[in-house]
Amino acid sequence: MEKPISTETQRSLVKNRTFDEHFDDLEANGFCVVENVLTANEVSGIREKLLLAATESDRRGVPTHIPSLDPNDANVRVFNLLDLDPVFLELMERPKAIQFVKALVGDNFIVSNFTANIARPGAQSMHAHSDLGIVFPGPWLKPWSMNVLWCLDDVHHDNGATRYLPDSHKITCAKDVPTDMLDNMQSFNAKAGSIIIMDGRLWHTSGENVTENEERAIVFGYYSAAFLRPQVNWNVLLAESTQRNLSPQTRRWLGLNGTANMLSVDFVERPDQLSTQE
Ligand SMILES: O=C(O)CCC(=O)C(=O)O
Repeated sequence: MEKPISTETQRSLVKNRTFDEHFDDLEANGFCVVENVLTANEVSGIREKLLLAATESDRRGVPTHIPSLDPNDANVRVFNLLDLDPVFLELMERPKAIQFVKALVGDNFIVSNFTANIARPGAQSMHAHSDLGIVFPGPWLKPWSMNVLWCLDDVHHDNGATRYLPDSHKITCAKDVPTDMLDNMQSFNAKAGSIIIMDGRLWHTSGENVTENEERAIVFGYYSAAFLRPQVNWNVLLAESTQRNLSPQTRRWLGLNGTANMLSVDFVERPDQLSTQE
């Protein structure tokens, strides 16, 4: 493993960068931080809707504490956000996020999940994992998935920032995951309104929130290559009233059409017409 990236270096990575510079960071480090994607007004509006979504999720009988995921209920999980408020559909489709998805994963992608985790004081870490490892057993040869972390609070070590293992996006199989990875993890640092783009291969965990009264709310937009089965079945999760208002493009990204796992070309060449590769 190379020398870890210090918090100061992380901060200097985020200032005044072009898309290409961010993308270079993403490829080199397995993540990049893009500041000021949401205005302060947007952050507070979306945060308010997230809290309402958590209440509505509980009312629908979808619990916001999953004991197998988090050691205690200071972590508030909100699933199926796309069905809970249109603002999350709008976030999922934001060109700024989609630009990274297309550049990293490719044009033929799907939305695999869209959730949130509010780490309240007392929140503890979940099991470390890579998001690609959850949907694909490996080998993890390419960035076939990625997460967009929408920071609705300032995110830092003490309030439970997501912790990542530097350079772990280069790990291709489970046997190469270091057993002492928790000792070498670093915390993301980002201001409210930023997005953190995280390569699906980067090993990470939620941090511990050791503050007295600071919450850490992050919305996670998870995208993957279209050949991977999504984490959730949108056909089941999205109410008819939600589905009715979706554009053809959004329906495609959510896998709501009749076909699934087909090449997005007009025809498939016959095997005898395929060019042989050395
Ligand atoms: O909340 C976090 O910081 C990480 C959450 C996460 O990795 C997950 O839910 O899979």
